This record gives sequence, C-alpha cells and structure tokens, in this order.
Amino acid sequence: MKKKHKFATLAVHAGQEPCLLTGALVPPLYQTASFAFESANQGAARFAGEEKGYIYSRLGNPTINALEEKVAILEGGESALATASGMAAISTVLFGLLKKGDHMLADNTLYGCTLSLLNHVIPKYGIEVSYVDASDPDNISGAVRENTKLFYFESPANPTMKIVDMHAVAQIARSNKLITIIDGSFTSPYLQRPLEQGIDLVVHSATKYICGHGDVIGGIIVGNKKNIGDIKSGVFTDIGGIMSPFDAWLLLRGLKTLPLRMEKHCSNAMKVAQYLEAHPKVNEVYYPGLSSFPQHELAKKQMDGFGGMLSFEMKGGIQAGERLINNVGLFRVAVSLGEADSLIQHPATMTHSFVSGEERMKAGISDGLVRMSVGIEDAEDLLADLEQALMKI
Ligand code: LCS
Repeated sequence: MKKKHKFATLAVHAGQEPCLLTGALVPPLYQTASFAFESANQGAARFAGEEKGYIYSRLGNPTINALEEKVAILEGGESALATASGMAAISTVLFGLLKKGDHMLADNTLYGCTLSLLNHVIPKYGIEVSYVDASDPDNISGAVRENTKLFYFESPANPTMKIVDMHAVAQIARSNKLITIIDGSFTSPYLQRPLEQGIDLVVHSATKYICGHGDVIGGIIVGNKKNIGDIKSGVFTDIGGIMSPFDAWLLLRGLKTLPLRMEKHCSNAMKVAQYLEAHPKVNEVYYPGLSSFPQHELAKKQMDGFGGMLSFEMKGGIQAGERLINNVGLFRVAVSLGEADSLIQHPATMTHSFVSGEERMKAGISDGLVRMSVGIEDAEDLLADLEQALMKI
C-alpha cells in the first residue's frame, strides 16, 4: 500500500491484498502453530534465513504480519511488532533496549502497571529508573546520567491527560543520545504520529482504540527496521509474548473503522467535557480540548484531535465521585478505555491502586480524580445519564 494515500484509505487497505489462493478479500485467519516444509532442505533453509517463508507462529504468522504492516503504515513507521498485551509491548521494548548497569528516565505520570513494572521488575535486573516531570522537557536534560539510555513517556498521560511536547523531547534526546519511547495508547495513530515528531519508538496497548471494541488484549511496538529487528531477535522471540492470530485478525477488522470511531470519541468527549466544566458540582475538568486545559495550545500543535479520554474532580471530593460512579447507568463502571462503550473508573482505587499515595500525588492523581473513557454512543444520551446521576449528589 502506497504511503501517498490518506489515513482513512490506509486504515481500510494497508496490510492486505486479496488472498492469492482464493481471492478472499479479508485477510484469512491463519490459526496455526506450525507451517509445513516441503522437505528437510527447505526447513533448514528457512531456519538459516536463506529462504523466505513461515516456520512457527511465535517467529512469524501471516495474520499477525498483516496487522503489523497496517499499524506500521498508519504510524508512519518502517516496521512493527505485535505483542500479547500493552504491558508485553512495554516490557519487550525495555528489555530489548536495556541491559544491566543502564539507567532509564521516565515521565512521572504513567499507567499504574507501567509504574509497577518500572519500580518493581526492571530494577531487579540491575537497571536504574528515575522520573522527571516532562511537562517541562528541560527537566530531562537535568536528569541525564552517563549511563542513561532512554526516555519513556505517555502523551496524553493516564489518567491526568498531561501532554508532553514530543518535538522538544526528541531534540533533547538527540543531543543526549537517548532513545525515546512514547506510549500512544490514548490517541491511536489517528490523533498523533510521534515518529513524524522525531520520537524513536511508539508502543500501544492495542486493547484500547486500535481494537476499539473491548474484546481483545493486545499490544504493538512501531519504529524503524533496525530497532524493531533488534528487539524481535534480541528478546521477543525468546520471551515469546506474541499476539494470537485471532486477536490480530480482530484488530485488522477493528482498524478499518478507526478514523470514524475516533471522530465520534473526540466529539462526544468534547461535549461531555464542556458539560462537566459548566456544572456547579464539578470542580476541575482535565481534557486537552478545553481552552481551560493548561496545555491546550501544545495539544493543538501536536494532535489532530483531543481524544475520548478525560478526567475530573467533583466539588465534594472522593465521596461525591463515588456517588456519581454509583449512579451512572450508560457509563459502565469498568477499567480499560477506547472502546465503543463509555466507561468510568476511579484511578486511586482502581487503575493506579498499585502505585503509592506519594507517587500518585507526584503524578497529579488526587484521591478524588474520576476518569472517563467516552464511547461512541449518542452524546445526548451520555449527557442525560450524567445529568440524572449528578442530580442525586
Ligand atoms: N499503556 C496505557 C497508557 C494503558 O492505559 C494501559 C492499560 C497499558 C499500557 C497496558 O495495556 P494492556 O496490557 O492492558 O493491554 N490501561 C488500562 C486502564 O487504564 N484501565 O485498564 C487497563
């Protein structure tokens, strides 16, 4: 698929051609562990890399490859690697790039399990982790050590929606010889393309907008051929956290409607954010699309839309937040995000409950913060649901 096509065309067509054998328009699901060789010689040639072709699905599978190609093209990257989950993508990248004695930097607002990985798992292997507040990218330069290898961040970050200036980060990283990795789960490639801003690698929890339907746990890493190749041969094949072919097939299906879904998520979230901001029982609303959002101008500069995620604090703190969560109907009380259904959750006791109170405060996650993933229902119904719930507080 030629890169000259626009995003929605690529979302439909990239990574797929009609099946050469049957003409099937939709890429077939190759739900197989192994691929038979015609002879011992052929098997040996495939293992030696002298002949192209499939061997075993942990090493490569046509359905998974089709997904990797589609996402790589949508991100504007050369290559991609699909993984069993978003956490598998993040841990694969870090274990692929770091070794004992290295130091890594990360922004201090991250998904709870990512913080847990950085605080409890990575250090066990002799790798040091320290945090900066990258809402001022100059903080990165101040924290670089001789052995610092990479800088890891989310933008918008889970759950406060903090934005990090990708272009500035890429420049600072270049002058300090750091590899940059962004977790783009909150945007999908439709709303921002970090590689175009100079970021080296993008990881996604494909569970979120890339899937869009809440029925797959998956992840994907996108970057240049060298980085992805090194990560694949260096650790991934041996660690083995691959995506199942069926999940790849579902994601290929979901991606065709990514632009349509994202437009609706964005317009619904904007309406919900404006409604909440104007409501007398709501204190603060954090949504990059609101002009009151401190980093609104930066969000406008580097994003093509503001997404479906927002968080807010009720005037009555955590008790009022709990009452709201217990009284909504259409908004389901559930973690995860980026699916058709609208979801509501409480970060301090749910997604970020693995993180200490002190770290939550540093990340700007107050005990009263409520997070919403605004779905693709009719906005009027979502607002009516919030209205009736807020009336009960
Ligand atoms: N990165 C971000 C920004 C996430 O929000 C999540 C999951 C992950 C990575 C991990 O992806 P997974 O392994 O689950 O595919 N976030 C969740 C959340 O906010 N609620 O439930 C899961």
